Amino acid sequence: MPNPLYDTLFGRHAGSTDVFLYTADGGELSYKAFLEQTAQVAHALTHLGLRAGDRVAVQIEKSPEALALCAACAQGGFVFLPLNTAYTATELQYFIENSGAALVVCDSSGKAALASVVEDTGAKLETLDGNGSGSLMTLAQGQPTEFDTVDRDGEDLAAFLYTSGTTGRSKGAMLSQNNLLSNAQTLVKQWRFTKDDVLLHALPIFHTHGLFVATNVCLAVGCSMIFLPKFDTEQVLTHLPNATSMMGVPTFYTRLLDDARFDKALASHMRLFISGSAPLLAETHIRFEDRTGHRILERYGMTETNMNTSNPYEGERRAGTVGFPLPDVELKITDPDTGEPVPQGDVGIIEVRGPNVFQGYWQMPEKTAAELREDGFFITGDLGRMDEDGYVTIVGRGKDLIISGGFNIYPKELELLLDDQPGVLESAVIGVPHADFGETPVGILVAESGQTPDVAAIMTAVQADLARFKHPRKLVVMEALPRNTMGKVQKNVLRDQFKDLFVG
Ligand code: MCA
Ligand code: AMP
Repeated sequence: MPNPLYDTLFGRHAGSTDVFLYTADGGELSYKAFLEQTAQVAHALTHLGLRAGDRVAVQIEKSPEALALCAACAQGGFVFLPLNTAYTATELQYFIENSGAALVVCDSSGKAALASVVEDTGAKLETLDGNGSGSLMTLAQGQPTEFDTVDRDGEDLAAFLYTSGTTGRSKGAMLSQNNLLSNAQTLVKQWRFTKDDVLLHALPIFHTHGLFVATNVCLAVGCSMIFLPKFDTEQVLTHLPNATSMMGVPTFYTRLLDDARFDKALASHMRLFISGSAPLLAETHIRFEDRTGHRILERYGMTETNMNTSNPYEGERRAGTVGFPLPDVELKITDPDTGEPVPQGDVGIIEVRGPNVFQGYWQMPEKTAAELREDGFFITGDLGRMDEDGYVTIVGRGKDLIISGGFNIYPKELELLLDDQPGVLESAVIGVPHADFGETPVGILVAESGQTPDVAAIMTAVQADLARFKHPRKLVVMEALPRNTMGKVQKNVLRDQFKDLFVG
C-alpha cells in the first residue's frame, strides 16, 4: 500500500545491513535493525488503540528508539508531535490539550507531572527513556518485526510542530507528508548528499532542523549518522574525523571556534558544514574559513516551511547571506503594508510559496488566514532583501521574536507573566546580543505607582513555569518604557540601550 513518506525515507531501506546510526558509546545500528524496531513500535501503537490521523505527542530524550517512534508514526499513519525536552508540565499541558493528542510519550521522570494532564484529556500515557527503556518499548518487545504500512496520501498530515506566536499562544503548524518529503529531496540534491556521507548529528530531534532537515536528508539517501545525544564540544571533536558533514546552529560553530583543538586537520575529512536556525555572523563565517579552510553553507528555514533558501554547494557561499531560494521555492520580498513586491534591493517582508509550505495552523483559521495567503504565499515575518545576484539577506524580523541558541522565545509569552507579578505595572522583553547564544532575553519592568517590585522574587516566579532556555537573563526596573507618538513601545531603543550587557 502506498505511503510516500514511509516508503521513500524508510521502507526502501528494509533489509539493508548498512549502518544507519553510530552511537556515542561506540555502538552501531543497521537500517534493517532500525526498521524492525520501527515495525515493533508501530504494532505497539496500534495495540494502544491509535488510529490513522491520531496525534502522538512526545517529550523524550534523543535516542535511536525516539527516532524509531517517529518512523513508526509514519508507518502507522499517525501524526508525530515532538516537544522540546525543556518544556515544563505547565507548558506541555497546552500542547496536549490543544492538539487533542491520543497518546503522550514522555520520559519516566516526567510521568507523574503529566498524569493529571492526560487524565483530563483522555490521552494515553507511555514512557520512553533516553536509554531506550520504558513502557512503550516493553509493549514493543516481542511484537512482529514487520508491520503492514498504513496507506497514506502525500497530502495527509505527517507532523505537528508547535511554534510560538506574537500573541503568546503557540500554534500547531500542520505539515503534510509531501511538505517533508519534497524538502528532503530538494536538500539532498542541493547539498550533494550521497549514500557515502556520514552526518555528525548533534542537534535535538524535536525541531525541524534536527528532525526533518538532518535526519530526513540522511534517510533520503541511506547514509549514516553519528548520533550524539546533544551538542557537546568534546564529543563533537572526538567524532568529527569520522564524519563528512555536519549541520548546526551558529552556537555550535562559535563553540568549536572557541576551542583551540578545532583546526584544519580535525576538519580535513569533512566536505560540508551547514548552519541555520539563527543568523550566522559574517565574522564567524570568516573565522571558520580562516581556521579550517571550509566555508560554512548557511541556509534559511522555518517550522512552517522547512527550508526556503540556501547558499550554493558549488559557487560562492556569501557570508552574511542565506543564499538563493531553493529550486522549488518561490520567494518574494513585499511591502508589509500593501503586500506588493518592493523594488529589487529594497528591504521588505520575505514571502515564500512551494511544496514545502505547511497546511495551516491546527484549529486556528484566522491565524492561518493572516499568515498564509490564498495564493499560497506564506508571510514569514522575516525582513530581508535580495541583491542583484539573487542572494537573500535577512536584515531583521518584522515579528517580535528572540532566538537563543537556535530556540525561539516569544517576548509576549514572558511579558504576560511579568505583567502579572506584584508591583509590576507593565513590562517589555527584548533580545540582546549574547556571545554564546546569539541573543538572550532581558525583561524591563515598570513599577506600579508607589511600589518597588521584588526583582529576585519575580525572577523566581516566572522561572517556575517556563522552560530554562526562556528564562530572562536579567530583569531591570525602569521609570517608564520609551514609546513613540502612537504609544507603541520602542523596543529598538531598549535594545540599543542594553546591547552591551552580555557581550564585550
Ligand atoms: C540550553 N540552555 C539554553 C539553551 N540551550 N539557554 C538558552 N538558549 C539555549 N538555546 C540552558 C541550559 O538549560 C543550561 O542551563 C544552560 O543554558 C547552559 O547549558 P549548556 O550545557 O551550555 O547548553 P547546551 O545543552 O550545550 O545547549 C546549547 C545548545 C542547544 C547546544 C546551543 O540549545 C542546542 O542544541 N540548540 C539547537 C536548537 C535547534 O536545534 N534549533 C532548531 C530549531 P543551566 O545550566 O542553567 O541549567 S528549527 C528552526 O529554527 C528552523 C526551522 C531552522 O531554520 O532550522
Ligand atoms: P522556527 O520558528 O523555529 O522555525 O524559526 C524560524 C525562524 O528562524 C525564521 O523565521 C528566522 O527568523 C530564523 N532563521 C532561520 N534560519 C535563519 C538564518 N539562517 N538566518 C537568520 N535567521 C534564521
